Amino acid sequence: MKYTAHILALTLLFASGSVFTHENQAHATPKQFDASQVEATPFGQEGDPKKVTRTIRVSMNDRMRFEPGSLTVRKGETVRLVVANKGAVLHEMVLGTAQALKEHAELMKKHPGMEHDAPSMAHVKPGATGEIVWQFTQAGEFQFACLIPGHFEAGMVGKVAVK
Ligand SMILES: [Cu+2]
Repeated sequence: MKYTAHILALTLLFASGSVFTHENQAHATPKQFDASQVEATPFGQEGDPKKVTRTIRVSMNDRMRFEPGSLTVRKGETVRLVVANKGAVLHEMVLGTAQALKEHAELMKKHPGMEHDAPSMAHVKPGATGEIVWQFTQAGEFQFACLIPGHFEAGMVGKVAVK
């Protein structure tokens, strides 16, 4: 019963945009953008690829760091985050508020086998590149993190300032 409660909590965390997958092929084909499926979050929403005004490249490595570790975007801007995994293990970029990412990391630690997916995240295999198209609709300080158990705790967290 407790497990169900955690799953429910995670589902609520990412609203109905979340999809739980049991296959690692989830990212083999990019999802089609569907404006009717876009959900507003406190840190923005899935962006329309046609409205991208800037591509930002970020790399991830086995030293548990994102490079660069901080980004600045303008409020309302739709950006394409191209995330390269330079390491030898799986990494991911998950956008969110500091609070939500911390809670999500705790959940991932309790259920390490649980896969998660949403437009605000990219799971990237070693040597591969993933993408997140995101519109930052709210001004403020947000974060991006790798929530693979142990990575977040090792400091695999970056900042996004939306001005
Ligand atoms: Cu990682």
